[in-house]
Amino acid sequence: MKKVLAILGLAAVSAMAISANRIGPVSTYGELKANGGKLSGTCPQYANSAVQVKGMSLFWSSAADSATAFYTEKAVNLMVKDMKIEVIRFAMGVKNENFDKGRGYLTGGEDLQKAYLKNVVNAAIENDIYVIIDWHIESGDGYTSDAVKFFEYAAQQYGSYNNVIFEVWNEPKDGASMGTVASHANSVINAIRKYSDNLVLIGSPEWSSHPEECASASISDSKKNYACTLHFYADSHSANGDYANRANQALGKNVPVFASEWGTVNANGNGGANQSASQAWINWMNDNKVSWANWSASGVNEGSAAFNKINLDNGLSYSNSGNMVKGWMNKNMTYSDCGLENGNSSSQSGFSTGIANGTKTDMIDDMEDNDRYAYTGGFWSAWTDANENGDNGVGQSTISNGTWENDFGKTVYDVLLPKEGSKNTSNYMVGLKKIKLAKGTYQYAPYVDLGLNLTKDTAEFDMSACKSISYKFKGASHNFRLETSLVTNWNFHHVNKDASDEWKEVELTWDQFNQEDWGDNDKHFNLKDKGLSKVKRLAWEVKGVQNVPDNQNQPSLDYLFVDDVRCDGLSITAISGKTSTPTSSSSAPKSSSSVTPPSSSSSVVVPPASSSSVVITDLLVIDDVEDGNEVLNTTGTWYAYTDNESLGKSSITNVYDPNLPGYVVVFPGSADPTNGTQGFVGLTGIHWDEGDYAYDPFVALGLNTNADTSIGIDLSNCPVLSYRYKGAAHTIKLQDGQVTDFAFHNRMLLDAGDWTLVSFKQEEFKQPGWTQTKVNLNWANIKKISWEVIGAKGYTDTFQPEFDYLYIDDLKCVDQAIGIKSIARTATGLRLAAKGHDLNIMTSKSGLVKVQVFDMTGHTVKSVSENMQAGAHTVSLENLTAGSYIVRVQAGNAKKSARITLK
Ligand SMILES: *[C@@H]1O[C@H](CO)[C@@H](O)[C@H](O)[C@H]1NC(C)=O
Ligand SMILES: *[C@@H]1O[C@H](CO)[C@@H](O)[C@H](O)[C@H]1NC(C)=O
Ligand SMILES: *[C@@H]1O[C@H](CO)[C@@H](O)[C@H](O)[C@H]1NC(C)=O
Ligand SMILES: *[C@@H]1O[C@H](CO)[C@@H](O)[C@H](O)[C@H]1NC(C)=O
Ligand SMILES: *[C@@H]1O[C@H](CO)[C@@H](O)[C@H](O)[C@H]1NC(C)=O
Ligand SMILES: *[C@@H]1O[C@H](CO)[C@@H](O)[C@H](O)[C@H]1NC(C)=O
Ligand SMILES: CC(=O)N[C@H]1CO[C@H](CO)[C@@H](O)[C@@H]1O
Ligand SMILES: CC(=O)N[C@H]1CO[C@H](CO)[C@@H](O)[C@@H]1O
Ligand SMILES: [Ca+2]
Repeated sequence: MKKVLAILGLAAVSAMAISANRIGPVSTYGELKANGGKLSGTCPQYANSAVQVKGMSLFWSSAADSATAFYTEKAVNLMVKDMKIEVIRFAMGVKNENFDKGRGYLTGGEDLQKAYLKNVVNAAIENDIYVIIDWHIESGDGYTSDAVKFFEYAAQQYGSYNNVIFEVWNEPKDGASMGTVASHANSVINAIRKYSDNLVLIGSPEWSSHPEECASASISDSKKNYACTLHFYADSHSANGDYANRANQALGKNVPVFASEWGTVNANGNGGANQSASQAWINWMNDNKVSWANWSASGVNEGSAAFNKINLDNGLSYSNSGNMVKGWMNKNMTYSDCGLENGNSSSQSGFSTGIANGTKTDMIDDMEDNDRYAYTGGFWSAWTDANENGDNGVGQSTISNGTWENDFGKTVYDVLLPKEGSKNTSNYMVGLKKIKLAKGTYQYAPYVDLGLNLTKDTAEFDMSACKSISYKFKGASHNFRLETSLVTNWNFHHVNKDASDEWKEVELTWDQFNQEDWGDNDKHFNLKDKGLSKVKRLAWEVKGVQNVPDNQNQPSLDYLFVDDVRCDGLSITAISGKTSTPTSSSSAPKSSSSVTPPSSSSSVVVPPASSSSVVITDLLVIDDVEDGNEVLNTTGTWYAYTDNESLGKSSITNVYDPNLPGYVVVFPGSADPTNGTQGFVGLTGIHWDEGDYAYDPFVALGLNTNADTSIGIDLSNCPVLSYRYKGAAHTIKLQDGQVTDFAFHNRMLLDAGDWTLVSFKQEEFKQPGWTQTKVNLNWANIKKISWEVIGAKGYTDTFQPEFDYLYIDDLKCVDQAIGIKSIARTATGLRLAAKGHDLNIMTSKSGLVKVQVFDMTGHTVKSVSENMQAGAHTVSLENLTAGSYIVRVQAGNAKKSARITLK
């Protein structure tokens, strides 16, 4: 007797329900049309006047994250709001040796590129701006048959939208003649015209620098709707020179010119932004009503990039070039909708208010039965990086939701909530509240997740009947993820959606889902082809960016609500917790009494206040620094280093001693009032500044375990490594000489305002997840240990360490359980002193005495073995040059090391 409320009609989920959510240039001008030597609009008011639109070109979509981070709805929204772009160029990497990570359209990334296409074009349509779909290839070959196939697809998908412009060959070069380019263009135009009469942009020889050749080429376009591109770089190509002359000639031939790619810098994309030269071009383009897209909307490491951060949750961060270009956008335009139809947009649908138990539905859940289970039988939950098992560290992200124990005896966050937000006409929804991202020691980006296990157990759920999936949300930007059992490394298919402070319906087709570039591209697959029958979980993930300070890594909205998850084409028999659908009048929102209360108090495990602490036995004191020098018990030395050798500018205030040479890192216990020790090592006055260093800035304390730096020490019988520290969060890294890509075995430690004892079992040291070649740490040959205090590139103006010092002490191997064949301890009865160029040795026993002298880079510079009687002896070091050395003397079981300085 339950009615299925069919508020969501089928029309609402037709594959292309994209429509503008603001009035922008497209509603104002309509479709752009070639009209003599200018572009006009199709809106009556602009049918004969010249229209000039200004915007940005994305960087190669086949390149690194610093480029692809901008192939998102979030980036497009920001550029529209903050930078006022009117056109965005989708620069689809086709095939290129320099900017292709094996994910160009023709190099293995076709699915990914189509997903990017939808991200960018949909975002352009929603923002009511123009979008150039660019076959971004720099070559002598246009790959015409592939281009025909691609543009036919793109035109079929999007050709009915007034927003869309097609650019058929970015930059012909390597001797490609205008004839070759024209023949390519004609084939592609022919394919496009099956579905679309929209504007087509045509390139020309020598990196699209010959629009005059393009303008007189024999282009056959049934719609006569094309323009020629001009690509220029202001610092290399003058606005009074050849380039402008050729463009003027093209305009003189009554063919419009479109500067679909231009830079403020020199022609290789690098160097500084040249303001005066760019201004001259801006003047020329304004005078001639030439529309433009500036290269590039990216955070890549070159002068032309408009941005210098890829963390977009706190807005755009402009480079010099970006700032300049922002100033040249069309700013206070007044846009007004001329009323043209655009694409096949549909209006937002209402909210579902319930599916009765046992009825057929394509609704996965609308939460209206007021339970925490979906109509498919699965359950809702949430999790965060604080639930990580520790292999990659543990995060500290939180949400304020309580917990409950589900049918499977698992305590999970409770995410069922009464509806919120004026537009939500239903009663219930799911959501996360008070999201706080905190990276803790987690080495990847911090996250919290809202999720729906589709089945009660871990069984797979079959979604192959679904043509698309939709949901409504309000709140934080998130990755909507479809987890299938075919993905075993967490690289699940997902789509990123920008934050929205109003309820918004999202409808996604399968080709919009893509996987991250984790070096596992060979394992990527298209959801439509396989995987849909093996779905396990849906997840909405709110995620920060890796290596960004917590205070700048928060979502712009700290909540995420989800409602009405629906799969177009699915037919399931609803399992509903209630036999009757609550109505808004008779059913109050869930009261707290109807919910299992959070098991907060009972679940808190109070550690026994035991005073019978475990007795920790020192197996080997690597160094306790009590002797007040930088030489370790194991003969190596302590030192400090910074990013300066790699062009960084980070600094410490430790005294630099040219005699060492190096920083003085040993401090007397008295240097810290809470010391409890005679000496410790440390970094002081830490200041991060990446300078020209390409990665995160750092300073570090380090040690060579052995004076002979070519060998290490055997710690294979060292089950647990421990030390005390006070101060800055840091990463301890161990090196055995096998790892060559900096993927050292490490652990992260958090800030500590008091001396803190930490200890790690051997197996707790892990290599970072990104390493390509994992190796087992060879504990029999540990050569170096370092304590790196690492900042975040791009954030040093506002992000400096909480504690500007790091003290380390009492580095030991501990555990009473295992015996260790220890390196012989320092023995009393062996003393060393250096005087002039003499080394004086005092032994208490007669026997063989071995003397080794190492320079500070670990090379043995002298080695003598002599039988000595008990008493004083002198070894001459007369032939050693002035400088610092480590001397190691071994007499029987006794060993002693010291640093000496020869003048
Ligand atoms: C900018 O470009 C102009 C014209 O090409 C050139 O004369 C000038 O030296 C450039 N300025 C800088 C700072 O490179
Ligand atoms: C844009 O608006 C500002 C302030 O309203 C005004 O000062 C400025 O002249 C305007 N610029 C243009 C190009 O109209
Ligand atoms: C929920 O789904 C996740 C991911 O597939 C799985 O690891 C977990 O075991 C599931 N929970 C239950 C109770 O089946
Ligand atoms: C829902 O229907 C199923 C059978 O279709 C039944 O076993 C179950 O008890 C019903 N649930 C409720 C809450 O009525
Ligand atoms: C070596 O460690 C011992 C404690 O085990 C300590 O007494 C001694 O001073 C240390 N020697 C050096 C050179 O650090
Ligand atoms: C120093 O070098 C000279 C010349 O090679 C040599 O005669 C002398 O024995 C060396 N001294 C020592 C202590 O090795
Ligand atoms: C079950 C439960 O405790 N839910 C909570 C989720 O978080 C919000 C915001 O703190 C609370 O209002 C809910 O009660
Ligand atoms: C062991 C040691 O060096 N303790 C010192 C700790 O610091 C105080 C105050 O500076 C000194 O008085 C102690 O001698
Ligand atoms: Ca609801």
